[in-house]
This record gives sequence, C-alpha cells and structure tokens, in this order.
Amino acid sequence: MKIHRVQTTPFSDQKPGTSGLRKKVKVFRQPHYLENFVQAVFDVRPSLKGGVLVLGGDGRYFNREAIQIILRMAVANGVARVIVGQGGILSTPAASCLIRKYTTQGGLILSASHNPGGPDEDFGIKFNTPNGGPAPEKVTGEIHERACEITHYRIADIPDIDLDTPGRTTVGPMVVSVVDSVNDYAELMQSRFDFDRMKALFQDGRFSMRFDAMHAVTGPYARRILEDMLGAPAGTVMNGQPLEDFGKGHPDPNLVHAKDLVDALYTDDGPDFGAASDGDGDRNMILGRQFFVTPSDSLAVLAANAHHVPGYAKGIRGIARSMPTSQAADRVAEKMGIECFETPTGWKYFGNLLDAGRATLCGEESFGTSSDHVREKDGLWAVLFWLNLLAVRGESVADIVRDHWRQFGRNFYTRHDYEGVDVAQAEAAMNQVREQLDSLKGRRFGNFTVALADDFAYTDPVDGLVAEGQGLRVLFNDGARLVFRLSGTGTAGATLRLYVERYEADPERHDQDTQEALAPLIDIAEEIAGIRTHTGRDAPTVIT
Ligand code: VG1
Ligand code: CO
Repeated sequence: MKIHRVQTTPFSDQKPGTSGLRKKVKVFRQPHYLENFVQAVFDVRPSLKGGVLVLGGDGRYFNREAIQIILRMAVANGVARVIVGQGGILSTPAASCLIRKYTTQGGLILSASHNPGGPDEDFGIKFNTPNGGPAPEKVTGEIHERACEITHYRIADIPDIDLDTPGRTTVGPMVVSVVDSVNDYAELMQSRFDFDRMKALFQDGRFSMRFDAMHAVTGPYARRILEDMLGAPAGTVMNGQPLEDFGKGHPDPNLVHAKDLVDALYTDDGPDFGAASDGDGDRNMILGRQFFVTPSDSLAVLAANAHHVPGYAKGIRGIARSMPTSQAADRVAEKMGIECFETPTGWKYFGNLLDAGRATLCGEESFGTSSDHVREKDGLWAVLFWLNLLAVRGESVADIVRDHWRQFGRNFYTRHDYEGVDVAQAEAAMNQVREQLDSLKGRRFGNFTVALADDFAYTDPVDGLVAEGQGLRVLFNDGARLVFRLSGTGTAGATLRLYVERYEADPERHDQDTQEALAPLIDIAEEIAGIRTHTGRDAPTVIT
C-alpha cells in the first residue's frame, strides 16, 4: 500500500458554522478541498491515530465519493478501525449512537442537513467528539486554525472499498467494518420506549400515522422501526427512499417544505399523527390532525409528560433550550423544580450539560429535540416519544397540547426567515438593532415596555467558556421577546431570522391564530430593525 504525502495550500473559508462546514458541492469538489479539512481534523485529534472512527452521511450527492476519500486518508493517518454505515448511510443521531456505544475516538458525519442536495446544491462535513456530540467551539476553532496553515495531507493508494456489504474488510493495517445503519439505533430506541404499547396502538386499528422521510436519511430507520418493528401498516412511511437529491426537494421538516404531509394531515379524515424528519435525521416536525405542534411546545410537553415513558420515568434532571426557543419549557422546569438552561443556537452547546448529567432533555425551536441517549438532536426519537405518549394517554395530539396550555399557559411563538438576503443588507438590519441596544431599555412600544436588550452571551456552567455574539435580544416586561440573528448554516448570501414570542395565560385566548396573536410584536420588530426596508423584501421567505 502506497501512502502519498500530497502538497496543498490552505483554503481560508474552512470555518465550521452552527453545525459543521457547509458549502456547495462544487466548492467541496475543488482539488484538495475536502482533503485539507479532513487532514486538519486528523492533525488536531491525535487520538484518532490507532483509534476508531465512525463514518457515514445522509446519502446526499457526493456522499459515497467523500467516504472513499476519507477512508483512504484514514489508512494513511494510522486509524486502526473505521465503522461505516452500510451504503455510506448514517443518520446524525445514529452516528452519535455508534460513536458512544463502541467507545470510539469520534466520527465524521457527512451532511448539510436540511439544505438541498445534488451537484449544484450543498454538502457538509462535521467532526463529532468521543461523547458522540458535535465538536465544541474550542475544537472547531482548532480545526479551522489548522486548516488555515495546512501544507500537506496524507492519502493512501487503495481501491474503492465495498460499502454495500456488511462485514469487515482489511485495508493495510486498518479494519473497515461496514455495519447495518439501523440496528444499533433501533436497539437504543427499544431501551427508551415502550415498544409493546406502541405496537398495541397500531394493532388497535383506530389509530393511523404518516411519517414523511422526505427522501432523506430517515427512510430506512422509520421503515424498520415504525413498519417492521411496531407493525404500522406499509405506507405509513412516505418518501422513504433516500435519494441523492432528496427528489429535488428541500429536506426541511416544516410547514412549507413538508407540504405533502401537511396536506394529508389537514383533512377531516386524515391520520391522527403526522411527523417528518430532515436530511440527516436530526430534526422532527410533529403534527396532529389539523394541528401543528411548535418545536418549543413539543419540548415542554415531552418534559411535562416524561414520566409516562419508560426511559424517563425515573424523572428528568434538567431541561436545556437554545436561547431563541420559546420559554414554554422554563415553566415546566420551574414546576418540576429542576434546572433549566438557556444556551446559544446549535447542538454543540448542550454537550457539556448532558455529559455532566445536568440536562436530560434538550430542544431548539428549529425542530430539534433530544435527550441524553445520544449527543445530537434526534428526529425519530422525538416521534417515538410522542407515539409512546399517545399510546399511554389515549388522547389526540391537539388535546394533549391544549391541556398543556391550560396548565402552563401558552407561549405564542413564530420564526420569520428572510433567506438568500444580500449579506450587507442583512448586516445593516442587524446593526440597526445593535446600535439601539443601549437605548431600548425602558422604551415603550404600545403595550410593551423593554425590560432588557442585549447581544446574547453564554457562559458554559460546566467549563466556564464564554460564547459571545449569539443573537440580539429584546425582552419585554411581560415575558414577550424578539430575537434577531443571522444563520450560521447557509451556503449562499445571508439568512436573517426573527424570532417572536409572547406569553398568554388566559385559556380563552389560546386558540387565536399565532400570526395574529403576535402581529403587534412583529410590527415592533420591523420598527426596531427595519428588515423590510433594508432587504427590500415585503415578506419573510419562510414562516414557522
Ligand atoms: C440552524 C438552526 C439551529 C440548528 C442548526 C443545525 O442554524 O437555527 O437551531 O442547530 O440549524 O441544524 P442557523 O445557524 O442556520 O440558525 V441541522 O438539522 O442543519 O444540523
Ligand atoms: Co439536520
């Protein structure tokens, strides 16, 4: 086996964002681009030499090619064993599960998550640490620094490795184990949920469900677990075949992109329960019949009902949510007398809290929910949690959520995304808010008075590290909030996100339309940020 030490020059744009390095496929396919980044990971993680690496992706265009390149580099960098998902497929939570279960030195996950795939679309890569979670900022910073000074990478001359047949292959001194992509993950789900009870729910014949895999990675997972193991009728999983371009769709489980599913649920005799997941299987959308559960509410409901589910029946230790996520979960934590944490956007900030046993459930408003069973958000886990709950409580999704609002009050919540905005225009809007931060306190806007305005900074309670510049917040006296931030996952232009929240205690007013309930605050946001003026857009691209 011949190992080449290839001379290269650094790319200055290899800085991981909210979740790994995401670029157009064309960028990744430039000579040396992927190789430089992967070598940077090997260079800053010396434990990989002689260690075990997990490798897999969401099956998007360039997945297989990238896996072969990484395998050649892994041999050349002295990795002892690589665990690869069959066909190169691993959902993000399944990769996290494998990294933890087989006490490995980490994993490389190939995905651009909810971004479209195909030759002209997006690709991505991220490194996860041995706890199974996305590398924390300290590590992504090291990787980026290394990528900026790289001069050589190591790669072996070996033929392509068969990724489609499970089993062990030896490549020089390295072992490649191709594993069934679903087995270990399915076992983990069995250890947390009451499969018999969920099976009975489907057998009963009165309950029906639809799961939209959006032609992305969760197809095989959902089919195995929902249809084969739980006995849901064939066809429960729609768009279950992973495709390299996700059927030209946008594998983002929200009301806009999961339209087929939404249409199916918004009929009078539609299924009782609907769910969808994203490109890499870490997001989830939960629907009842003609009812949408906001991800923020979902986190709060799961926390309040955790005692119904075997894996959490002993109680949960704490809840963590990202800053823009609504404060619905805070009320549950308060009532349960457990800790509640507010972290910056991105799953990597939950890792320490989960490792330290201070948080059991975590969630983000962006359709991300999970627990301490892995160190990633987990789409199918959230769906199974809901299913388990529906089986135990025997009520509809809508009734469970309405009951929750009656007990805790409702946090009306919406996110407005302005996608593909000119970077300078997006920054101008952000700057307009930033400039007012010091003067907003005490200012009145209609019925709302500003209690605090700041640029969110987070001090990790476990390691004391500080993350600054994590979003501009305007908090009002009665718990209402506006948050402005720029996305860190896009690959073209800027995406400006506006998050709007207001608390309503009165059950008589819980059935208002969300956009109407929040209209005054949405107007205040425009007054403060001038997003429409700066961007020339008269409406957001996506409202959730
Ligand atoms: C978005 C979401 C964030 C999520 C991230 C990764 O980031 O807002 O909550 O953690 O995507 O999710 P941003 O920086 O674009 O707002 V995924 O499913 O793309 O791994
Ligand atoms: Co994702």
